[in-house]
Amino acid sequence: MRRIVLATSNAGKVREFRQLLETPDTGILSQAEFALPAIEETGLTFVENALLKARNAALHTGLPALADDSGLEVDALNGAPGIYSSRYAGPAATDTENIDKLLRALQSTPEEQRTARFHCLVVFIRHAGDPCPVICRGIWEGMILHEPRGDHGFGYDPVFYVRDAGCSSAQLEPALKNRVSHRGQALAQLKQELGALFGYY
Ligand code: ITT
Repeated sequence: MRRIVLATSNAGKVREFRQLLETPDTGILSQAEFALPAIEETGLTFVENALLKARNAALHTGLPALADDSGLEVDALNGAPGIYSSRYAGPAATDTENIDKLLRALQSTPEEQRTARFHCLVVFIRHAGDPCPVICRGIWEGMILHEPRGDHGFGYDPVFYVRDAGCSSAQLEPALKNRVSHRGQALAQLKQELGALFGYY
């Protein structure tokens, strides 16, 4: 069986990656299964941060590595929280604290100006020194709700309204979120690339 390490400490991402990429031939191992040293996300873009995380995991496990750097871009906040989405309310912020800060920041923002989108940038490297990473991306458009709704997903899902579905992304069944989300799009593309380049899928 082929093994790939997923360079994330976010359990929500691990669940979604496994649903989309795991097959009888391909095992997705979470970096939690290894004692990996933490790295700082010092990049200024999703792609830089994803590469930093993937390299760190490949270096310390000797396995091919995948990483996801993602975030929420809110138009009324000039793109914030962006690459700082997981640490919006502070370095160790919980999802609830991040959501509370976001809702406070948008308190007086009217409906039509609450547009936002999730970005997901996924990278795959064969080894820590891989000079040619596979890079895939996805974007998911939505609006920021006034209060949280739903229990599925993670992060900002409870306040991210998906117009086509008429509900928040935390109210979508996980399989449906995976079909349409920023991460779902990036991983569908990644599967194709890994198939075409390396015969993985
Ligand atoms: P790793 O760096 O260990 O992967 P992280 O959660 O810190 O975990 P990021 O730096 O990529 O990951 O931050 C992404 C944040 O963006 C994440 O913590 C959520 O707050 C938000 N986010 C990304 N994808 C999301 C999704 O599908 N649903 C809800 N929120 C999401």
